[in-house]
Parts: sequence; structure tokens; C-alpha cells
Amino acid sequence: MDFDLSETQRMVRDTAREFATRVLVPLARTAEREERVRPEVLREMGELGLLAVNVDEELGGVGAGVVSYSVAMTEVARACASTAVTMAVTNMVGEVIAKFGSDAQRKKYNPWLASGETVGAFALSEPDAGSDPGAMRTTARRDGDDYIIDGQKQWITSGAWAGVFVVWARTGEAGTKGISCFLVEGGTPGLKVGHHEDKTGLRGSNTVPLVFENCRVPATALLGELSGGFKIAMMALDGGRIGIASQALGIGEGALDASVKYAHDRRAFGAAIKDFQAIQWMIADSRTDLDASRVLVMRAAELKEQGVAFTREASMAKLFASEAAWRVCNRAVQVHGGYGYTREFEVERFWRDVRVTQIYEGTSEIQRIVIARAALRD
Ligand code: COS
Repeated sequence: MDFDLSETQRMVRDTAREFATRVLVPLARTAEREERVRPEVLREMGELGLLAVNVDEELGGVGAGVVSYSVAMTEVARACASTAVTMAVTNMVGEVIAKFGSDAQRKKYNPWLASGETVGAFALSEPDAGSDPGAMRTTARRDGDDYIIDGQKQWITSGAWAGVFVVWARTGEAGTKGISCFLVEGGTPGLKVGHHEDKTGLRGSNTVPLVFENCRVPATALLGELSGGFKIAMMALDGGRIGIASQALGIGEGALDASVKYAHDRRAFGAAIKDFQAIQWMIADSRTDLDASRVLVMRAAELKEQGVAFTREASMAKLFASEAAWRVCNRAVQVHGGYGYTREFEVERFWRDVRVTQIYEGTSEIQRIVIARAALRD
């Protein structure tokens, strides 16, 4: 495996890093307070290509590939995890449409999503079907030239602002085979947005439930084949897991940066605390955790980029990186002592933000199911 980034990948990483340092670091707390990523921030991300990194240029993206997307995600998350998840879902929705959409769907939605004028949302989970999307109850029934969607969705990132929702609904038999996928525009009559979830972390990212009540969409809103939706969801989640693993890595990097700085600045017992072995060991364990995460994340990204199977590797990257980043953020709070438990220092935000990376885009337990099934099969 080649650990060096190509010129394009380095350029994307540097662009993301410069933007994150200049724009996102000063705004991270504001995003939490305002409970949103500001529209002008999204527009600049669109101009820089960060909202469609792995989408072809003719569709408005930059076509820079999966590794570029991963390193850009890490840089953004290092500064603001809320912006990173908004970016992750918009990139994922763009990729799904580019891969499975008709020409008309691609032309209509990809450039719009890439521009930052709107964001995408991924509506798979339901109140009683999160880890087990095959048990979803939302339905879409054919009515002449339309489908009518009824049901509820839960935990929808950017649901209050999104212009384009990828929505899964049952069109046939029970289980995974009777599920189809639709593109629904924000503001469609019958699509109702619920309350903002009062989350522990990622407070700058909007999360809402959705209610579909007699929501009529044209038959041309079907994405991919009728009843082929479950596989689209699984394939999208495989890629999405690389994104979240990259996000976790970035949050961990941000927490370690802060720990290293604090360890130099803070003095105790007549010395900078960096001179104490207790602190050094925490820094060493965190550096090792993050480097190990990076290797797994890069492997999964590289495989996806090469167009070969990467389901298991994406799950391994997500499982390890999210759990490692949690350890790193926890140590970062410990290095800061009492100050780490206050809003005065950034590490408490990283610590709150990172927790959900073990839950969304498939819990750690789901990743273990995917990995174990593959290992036992082979
Ligand atoms: N890529 C392509 N196809 C896939 C796939 C993948 N990664 N994973 C499963 N499939 C296919 C299977 O091959 C199977 O196809 P056939 O019916 O043709 O044989 C079909 O999908 C059903 O697969 P399976 O029987 O494995 O489905 P399960 O209900 O057992 O679910 C897990 C498998 C647990 C992996 C899946 O439900 C899952 O990922 N759950 C977590 C969902 C999640 O991440 N939610 C968070 C949403 S975002 S916040």
C-alpha cells in the first residue's frame, strides 16, 4: 500500500486544511450556538469542491476520488465535526445519485448539491428501524404516474434544510427485498419536518424526525430499480462508513492537537506537564490510535477508489477509528484536567462530538456483524 498522497490528494487536503483553519475553527462554537452550519460556509465549501469530492466534474464535482474525500473530511472534522457531518451526508447523497440516478436526476441534483446552495439528506432510519432497516414501515404506493409516501423517518441529518432527500420506502414484500429508494425535494407537500433533536454533541448539525403524510412524488423520483433500494442503501453506507471513519479520525486529531498544546503550556510541580510520563503515555497511546486508524481508513478508501470490494474494510475502519477517537478524546479531557470539562477549552466539544461516531452510519455492533460475517464466510 502506498502511503504517499498523490499531487491531487495533497492539493485537496491542503485546500480543506486552509479552509478549516481560516473559516471553521473560529465558527465552531457559533455553529453549536446557532444549531446550524451557516449558508455562506456551505457555499464556500461548494466553491472549493468539498461537497462533491468524489463526484465527476461533468456533474459539478471535482472527481478527485475517495482518498481525497477521506483526507478532506478528516481536515474539516479536525476543526468542526458538525460541518463535517453535513459535508459527509451531502457527498454521500451526491455519490448515490451519480451512481444510481437517471441522466435527468443527475443533471437536476448533482450540480445543485455540489454548489453548496443546498444540502442532501439520507432518510433510511425509522423510529423502530435503525440497525435493522429491512424492518422499515414507511410505504410508497403507486398511484397513476405518481408514488404516495407515508411513514416516519428518524435521525435525519440536515433534515430541516435539505433540498434533496434520499428516502427509502416499502413498495413490496416484507424484509429487505421490498424496499425502493426515492428522491424527494425539500418542501414537497406531505413531507413534514419535526423538532430539532437536542443532542449531546454535533450541535451545529441539524437532526430531525420526518413525517410523510400522503406525500406525492412523480414516478420519475424512483432512484434505481423498483424494490432494489436495500442494496443501494447498503452500498451507500459502505462508502458512508469511510466518511465517518475519516470524520472520527479528524476529531481525534483535533483533540490530540489540543492536548499537545496544553501539555506544553500547563505547568505543575515546577515543570510543563509534557515532561511527566503520565502525560507522555497518554499522548503516545493517542498518536498510535490515530495512526492505526489512518492506515485502516486509507486502505478502505484505496479499495473503493480501485473499484474492488471494500465492505468489510470500511466496517473495520469505522469500528476502529470511532472507538480509537473516543479513547483519544477521553484522554484529551484527562490531559486538560478540570479545564477539559469546561466549554473554555475545545476538547470538551471534541469529546461530545466524537461519541456518535460509534452509533451513526451503523453502530460498532453492526460493524462487528459485517466483519464477522465476512470473516466466517471466507
Ligand atoms: N453491498 C451490497 N449488497 C449488500 C450489502 C452491501 N454492503 N450488504 C448486504 N447486501 C445485500 C445482500 O447481498 C442481500 O442481497 P440478496 O437478498 O440478493 O441476497 C441483501 O442486501 C440483504 O442483506 P442481508 O441479508 O445481509 O441483510 P440484513 O437484514 O441481515 O442486514 C446489515 C445486514 C446488518 C449489515 C444491515 O442491516 C445494516 O447495515 N444495518 C445497519 C444500518 C445502518 O447503518 N443504519 C444507520 C443509518 S445512517 S444514520
